[in-house]
Amino acid sequence: MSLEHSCREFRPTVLAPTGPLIVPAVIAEPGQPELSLVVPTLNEAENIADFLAAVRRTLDACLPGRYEVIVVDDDSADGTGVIAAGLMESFPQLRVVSRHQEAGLAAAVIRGWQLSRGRTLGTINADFQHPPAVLATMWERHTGSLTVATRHSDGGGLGDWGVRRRILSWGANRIGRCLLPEACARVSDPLSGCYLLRREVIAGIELRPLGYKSLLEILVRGNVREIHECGYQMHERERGYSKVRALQPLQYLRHMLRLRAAARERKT
Ligand SMILES: Nc1nc2c(ncn2[C@@H]2O[C@H](COP(=O)(O)OP(=O)(O)OP(=O)(O)O)[C@@H](O)[C@H]2O)c(=O)[nH]1
Ligand SMILES: [Mg+2]
Repeated sequence: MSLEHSCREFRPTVLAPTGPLIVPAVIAEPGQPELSLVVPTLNEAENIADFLAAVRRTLDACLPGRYEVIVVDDDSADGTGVIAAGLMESFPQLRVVSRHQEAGLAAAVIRGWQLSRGRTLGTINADFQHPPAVLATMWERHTGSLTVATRHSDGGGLGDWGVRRRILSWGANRIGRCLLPEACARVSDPLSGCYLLRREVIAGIELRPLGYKSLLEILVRGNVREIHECGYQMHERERGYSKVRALQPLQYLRHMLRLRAAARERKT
């Protein structure tokens, strides 16, 4: 094997960018992927290989050779990043990004998009709570700016979620709708963590999320026009553990207040 060939084949884990959370526009080029799907991970060793295989099956069927999957791993202690990196050789569309200097799910997703090349950007959780197969219907419907996987319309639901999770989710939804009524009115599930958007919706705009939620950040700061939705049944996690922490609600509230100020500023 020539040196040039082996260099091209060797795709090491790359470090996440730092600095402002700005996704660049990309210049159209031959071979550019249609879709760049970011999978944020923190200690998902029990899920990651099966999850990526399921994503691959779905995307190979609807966008063969025209997508990339970018895992953004926060230096997981359980070796998630190492497992994902080990899959790159047999999964040419996969890239693995390692993040050390920052925390937070929403920012991890944006870091992945900063390194992506697709015309459409997307994100999905690695714990199977969003069924990977939903990506196929989302892709089919993705003719506008944004396509959101929803638990609250189009046949979607909270599946086997327990009472506690349902109450917490309802409360977070109410807070969002009180503080950001206009943005939240545009979608049935403003807290969804699975969606696709056209790159130009956020290209060049500085995003400043806090904590977990990225969709509302995009609805408030991005240039979102037509929105489509796609229902899915949420599931309880079967493997691994939740990363939601006690302080998350407080961080969510701070994020919503920050977005409220940004929404007002945009209006004036
Ligand atoms: N890179 C990165 N990924 C994260 C972080 N927190 C969570 N994740 C990943 O984001 C996805 C969602 O996180 P979860 O902990 O499952 O959050 P959740 O789905 O709201 O909570 P559960 O319903 O309890 O599972 C999973 O793929 C996690 O591995 C983080 O700080 N950094
Ligand atoms: Mg989860």
